[in-house]
Amino acid sequence: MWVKPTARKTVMYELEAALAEDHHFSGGHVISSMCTDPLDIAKEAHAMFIESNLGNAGLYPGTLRLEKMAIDAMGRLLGAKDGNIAGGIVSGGTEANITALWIARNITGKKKVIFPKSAHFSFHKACDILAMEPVMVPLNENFTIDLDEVTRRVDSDTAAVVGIAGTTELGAVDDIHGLADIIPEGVFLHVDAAFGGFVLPFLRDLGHRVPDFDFSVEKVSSIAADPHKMGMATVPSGALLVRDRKWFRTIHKDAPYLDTVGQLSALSGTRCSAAAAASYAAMRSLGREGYIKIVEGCMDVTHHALGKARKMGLEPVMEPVMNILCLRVPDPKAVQKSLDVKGWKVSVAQNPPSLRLVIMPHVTKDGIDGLFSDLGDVLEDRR
Ligand code: 0PR
Repeated sequence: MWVKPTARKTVMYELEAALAEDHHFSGGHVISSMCTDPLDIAKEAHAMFIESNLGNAGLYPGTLRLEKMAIDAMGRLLGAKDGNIAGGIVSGGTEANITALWIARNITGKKKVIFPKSAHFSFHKACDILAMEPVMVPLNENFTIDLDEVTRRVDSDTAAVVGIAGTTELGAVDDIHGLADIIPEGVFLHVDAAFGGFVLPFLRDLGHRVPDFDFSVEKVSSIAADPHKMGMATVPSGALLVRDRKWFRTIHKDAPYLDTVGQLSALSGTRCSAAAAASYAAMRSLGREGYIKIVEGCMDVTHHALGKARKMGLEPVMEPVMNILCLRVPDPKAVQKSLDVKGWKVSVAQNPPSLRLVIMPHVTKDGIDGLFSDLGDVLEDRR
């Protein structure tokens, strides 16, 4: 590699060969990812702002302005009433969740983090890094956090309680009001809406019954919501929103040599700020109406899939609340493997073991028909 320069043609050939090995959303065969083909304008914005780095915000006042507008728009989407909601575009749900718990630990000076068994593994990473103590709470029959168990486990050493608005495996939504009602004053309430943040508000617009899960619940301290999932932006775009901008000071570190005017106190130094521009572009271009249509389309395909499943005698683990459908099949891992051989990328949920379909905007009814035709053959062969 380091001996002499390589001709552009050769490098491009190598890149194209690698790209051809990857799975792509456009084929409609990836039904396991929480990401999708971003909006064209988001891709364009990403390319335009490719050199921008909000790790040194003073050099990029224009990008900073886009980030602020994107965060402001997300705040309003997620129930913020005043202008005090602060936040930033980060690399994804993991960084948002880690940062939220970092702030919670520094505000409270306490250690315990209470989260449901359904929480994303980023909470375990966060506890590990922050030397916090994870307290995992079992789920109730609705696959959401058991509030009685939370009451039993909250104590004077509790820094934060976490609720999930759209669990990774099932898309279930924890009772955030219920959590707010039982946690003592001073305990930080973080909501992981990495997936649900760009789904639930639009489901509500479509007339679905969506309980409050956001800043409209007064005790909610922070929310993670990812533009790179259902927000139609490019990877890596996550967002952390916190109720009170001064809380960011608790994780602030001075860097006097940087042009840090207005810079976010963040875990990352150098930040992929093209993602901030892409997030802004996606939201600005789609508007609420655009997202409503996308979510409506995903739910339509999800119910189409559910109908197909039921015709084959397969039942869902729970009626899908969002565009994630988990089906009870015998030996899900083996079924996943056989579908993989046929070119389908589906995933497997652990709790309970089931075949997990994530119906993102790139998944079509035709795609679902193809998948279920192959699934029928796989299940028949295994009989
Ligand atoms: N919170 C929730 C509720 C999530 O579902 C995820 C990711 C995260 C936090 C962490 O987000 P980042 O991965 O952005 O840090 N959920 C998926 C997962 O880990 C992400 C994913 C995306 C998986 C694309 C596969 C894939 O192809 O399973």
